[in-house]
Amino acid sequence: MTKRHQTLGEYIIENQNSFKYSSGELSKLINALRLAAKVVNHEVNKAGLVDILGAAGEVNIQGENQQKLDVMANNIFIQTLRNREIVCGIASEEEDDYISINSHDDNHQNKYVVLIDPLDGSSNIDVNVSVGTIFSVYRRITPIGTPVQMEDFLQPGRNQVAAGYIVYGTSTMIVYTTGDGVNGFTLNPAIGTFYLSNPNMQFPENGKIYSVNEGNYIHFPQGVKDYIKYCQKEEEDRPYTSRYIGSLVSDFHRNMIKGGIYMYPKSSKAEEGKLRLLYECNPMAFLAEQAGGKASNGYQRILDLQPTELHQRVPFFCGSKNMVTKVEEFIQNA
Ligand code: AHM
Ligand code: MG
Repeated sequence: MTKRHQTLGEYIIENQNSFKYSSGELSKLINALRLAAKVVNHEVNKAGLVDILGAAGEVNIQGENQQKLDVMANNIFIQTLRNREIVCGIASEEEDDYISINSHDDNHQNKYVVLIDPLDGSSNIDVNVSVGTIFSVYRRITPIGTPVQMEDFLQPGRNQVAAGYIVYGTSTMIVYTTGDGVNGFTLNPAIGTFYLSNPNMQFPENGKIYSVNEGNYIHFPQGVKDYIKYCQKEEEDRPYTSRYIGSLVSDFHRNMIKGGIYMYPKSSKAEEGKLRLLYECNPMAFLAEQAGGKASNGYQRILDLQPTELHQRVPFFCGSKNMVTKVEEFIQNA
């Protein structure tokens, strides 16, 4: 029997009623992210032409200022969510403060906040390496009908109702969860439609890939150094393979499919590591757990951390369950 190819649009409609607290609002929100993803994808794809068409900071042919791609992605996601009047607040890696959204007709009646890293790994754009968007969705905790507050954004990751990423890679994919498993959809660029390509994605329990910026080895805590040496040791199924793109979304995506661990530890140069808890680690941790993987700061489950600041950083170990448990053992016993 020929398998019917389900589109993301169809999938969203079919699964609308299975969301907890479903009112169609979350579906509309995912739809808006899907639309913004296509626009950003279009911009990312022509990034290599920037030198020919005019570099960032210059004035383009229409007299508009050329924007850096990460600023552009930020504006596209914010405008799309704002125009569709489906969220009450947005926080972004590109904005110092959160944005409160008051739609005209319904006066703060929307219940979701979105936290987003519009273009993660953007230093990779210049060299034609994959970048990604990461998003995280919560129900607000302050009363509907009032402007959002900081506490609506500073919720522990376990409260997320949806999270996902878009990888602008050799193919463009959107991978997301609403708390009921992880599904991946691949864009057919010829017609601008995402198709369900990776249903029910699962991290293998064990993996053979470790992903870390080993150039920082000397600055890592002893436990992390010990774990890296363990990965390199000739024993049982080791040495493992080292793979590091330097683009969290792509490193995570590969590890989820093949089995592996991504690590961004703290170091003597960066006390809390580099990655941001709210719009990088929490969404990835939610996806990881939904796919049978695990995410930790070395001591605690990422999703249980109580955030204190919008842009706070956290050490991050994420991937195949047994590998994350192993690095925790090394860190805690060092
Ligand atoms: P960014 O948000 O400034 O793009 O930084 C996040 C990125 C991740 O995608 C990637 O895994 C990491 O930074 C790479 O950092 P490093 O170059 O220090 O290894
Ligand atoms: Mg980032």
